[in-house]
Amino acid sequence: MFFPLFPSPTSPNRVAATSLLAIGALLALNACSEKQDTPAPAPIAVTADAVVPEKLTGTAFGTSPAYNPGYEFGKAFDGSLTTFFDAAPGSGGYVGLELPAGQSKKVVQIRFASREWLGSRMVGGKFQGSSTSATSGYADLHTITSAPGNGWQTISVNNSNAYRWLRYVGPDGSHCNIAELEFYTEGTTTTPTPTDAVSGPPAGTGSWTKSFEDNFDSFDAGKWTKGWPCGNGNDALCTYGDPGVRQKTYYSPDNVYMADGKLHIRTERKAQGGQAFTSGAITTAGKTTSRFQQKYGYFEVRMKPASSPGNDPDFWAFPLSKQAVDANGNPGQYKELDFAEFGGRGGVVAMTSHMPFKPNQSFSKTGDWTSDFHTYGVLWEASKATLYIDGVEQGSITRDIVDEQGVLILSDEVDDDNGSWFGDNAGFTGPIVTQVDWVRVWRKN
Ligand SMILES: [Ca+2]
Ligand SMILES: [Ca+2]
Repeated sequence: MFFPLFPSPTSPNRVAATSLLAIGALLALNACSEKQDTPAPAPIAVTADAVVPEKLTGTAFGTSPAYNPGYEFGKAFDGSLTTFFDAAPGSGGYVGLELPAGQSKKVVQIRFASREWLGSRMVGGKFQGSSTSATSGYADLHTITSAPGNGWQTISVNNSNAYRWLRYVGPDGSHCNIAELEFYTEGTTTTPTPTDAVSGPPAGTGSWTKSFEDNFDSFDAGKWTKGWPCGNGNDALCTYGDPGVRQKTYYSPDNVYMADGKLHIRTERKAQGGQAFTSGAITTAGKTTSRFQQKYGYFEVRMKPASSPGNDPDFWAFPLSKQAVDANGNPGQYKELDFAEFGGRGGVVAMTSHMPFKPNQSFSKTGDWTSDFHTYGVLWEASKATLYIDGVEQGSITRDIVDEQGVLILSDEVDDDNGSWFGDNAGFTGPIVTQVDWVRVWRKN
């Protein structure tokens, strides 16, 4: 789950939604953000069938040197709103994204954040696109005419041309200050045709042993607990307090049930336990000893998520040991690896690695995931995590991969991040039911 950036239950550092891959030795642009930041995706009103803009990925470029070490142009793509680009010269600085060779994209939306408290330095700044090179042939996409406040800003772009180089050019005297920069292209709905047959680790990845399987023909209390792992005897490790509450959601065992060989998780606007919404979760965490935990391997779920603004169906791994307070006194955070997470905005599945005190790393795929069952598999390795859908490789993340065994969790929850990932739960209509046909895990021999 996304435990979005807010103080939440699982990983307070959660929130991701989309992101990119690291290219070369440069950086991984990442769509997600840390707790103090805002989530990634575009704040768009969402319906189940909405096509959500896709964040563009590529290689960062910009002017060098920076005003000081630690202010390089890559800081505009590190997912943190508190780090920023600060070019050495006051004027003439720029920072941008080069798309992979052969790829030119139409930009429909730009998200950015100013250096905190210095939005005035962006007035007159321009977002531009070029098909020629990183340094020439630019056309304006948008000019900033008033000082943005702190935090994420989203603007729509109405320019039908496709470009390979996309950049922000700071106005004179601004040192090209900018904290974050993201370009989005039109979303596509390239939903694969679902098939029951696809299962198991991808070919050519070595030899494997199945370490966990539940086909949900009935509820197996030897494998799962209904509810949230915290509080199930793991209080020393997990300190969220009320074991049955996450975000704005009360977890009732009654909202998890079996039918037609599938696990059903029902999410509804029903007040219980002081929360406005009721849903369900199951976990392999146990009262005193977890029934199943694993680090690395191939993790697979066949599911049909249900989305409505505010919710977040998810299949994920959750290491139970909370990480220590960092050197700056920031509170401890949990690690978390989301294999397949579907925000209430609809139309996006995200795989996200949450490591304490680091920007979230996420890969996401737009499609119609709620109309039918699909098989989502993640090949979790030490330095890479790759998402497969219906047996087809979709994309990877290559930095800050969770490095600790986690219990499995299948859950839904309702929160409200004002539209970024969950969507605004004021628009939640339910009850809605997420169905899971199976969960299978393999360990490399
Ligand atoms: Ca930054
Ligand atoms: Ca089944």
